[in-house]
Amino acid sequence: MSDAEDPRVRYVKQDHVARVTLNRPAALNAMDLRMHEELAAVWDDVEADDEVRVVVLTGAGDRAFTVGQDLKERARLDEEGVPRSTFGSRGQPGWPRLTERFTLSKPVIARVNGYALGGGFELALACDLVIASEQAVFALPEARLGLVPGAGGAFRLARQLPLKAAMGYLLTGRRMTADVALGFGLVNQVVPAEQLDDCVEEWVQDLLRSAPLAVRAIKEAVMRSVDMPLEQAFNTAFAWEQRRRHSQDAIEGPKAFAEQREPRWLGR
Ligand code: CO8
Repeated sequence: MSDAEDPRVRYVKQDHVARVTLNRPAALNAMDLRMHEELAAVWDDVEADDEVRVVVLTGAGDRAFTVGQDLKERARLDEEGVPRSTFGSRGQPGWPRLTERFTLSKPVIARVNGYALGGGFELALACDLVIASEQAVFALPEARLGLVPGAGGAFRLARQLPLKAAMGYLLTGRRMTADVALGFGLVNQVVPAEQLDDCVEEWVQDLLRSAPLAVRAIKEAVMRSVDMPLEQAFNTAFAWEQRRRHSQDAIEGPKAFAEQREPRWLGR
């Protein structure tokens, strides 16, 4: 199959784990509009399928997570007079993209090997955990291209790094190594490339040991409250927390501890 015919995204679900692979290695997994469309269907399914408890997002090949927007497609669209995008993807194929799926309640792990540039870095910033190989390279080169990090990079990097550090990377497009990203707390773990899959698997298994509704409740509470005043956070009713609180799993956890056995999660 050619680049034109291959599915842009590989999506495999097994044992409660959804594995999502950006599948355009010849173009370093650059994201074109078709990839965004395919991804939107994947995120819809991830949220709707209660069997899915963890998502691993990665790029095909060993050179890139993704190098972000397909700049050749953008250049073509510019020639055709298609309006240029700005912050956010509303009105464009694939909306809402992961970077704007504020209610996605399952944890997403970014498995980053190689380049995570532009929209690729923005995608990683929108994930809950980032596990990187030593070869990972992060950057937001948009300013050098006359663009802005419109998929949340300007907003998320300034929240996830000290402001001066974020500005340095945003305004210059400078690259960040995996070790520097680890030092900033932007990634959870950095390992040699040959250990990346085992490392990701350990995180997956630890997430699966947690109760599914507790994971969803905690993710929702964190993501919704992170910009709230503390008092408001305590006084907010979180929908997934209501489900967890009244679930059988909330009884099963303490019961299993008291009976000195592993809990059996029902997800309800
Ligand atoms: N788009 C399309 N194709 C790409 C892209 C890209 N972003 N990046 C790489 N490719 C293609 C190359 O054209 C090449 O294809 P071909 O073999 O057909 O010529 C193939 O991938 C391999 O790439 P290179 O030959 O360039 O490989 P190198 O090892 O020499 O270089 C780099 C690798 C350094 C990653 C280099 O390819 C590069 O700099 N790429 C551009 C990366 C970039 O700037 N990404 C950010 C894009 S902007 C963005 O994502 C956010 C936009 C937000 C817009 C919001 C609107 C306001």
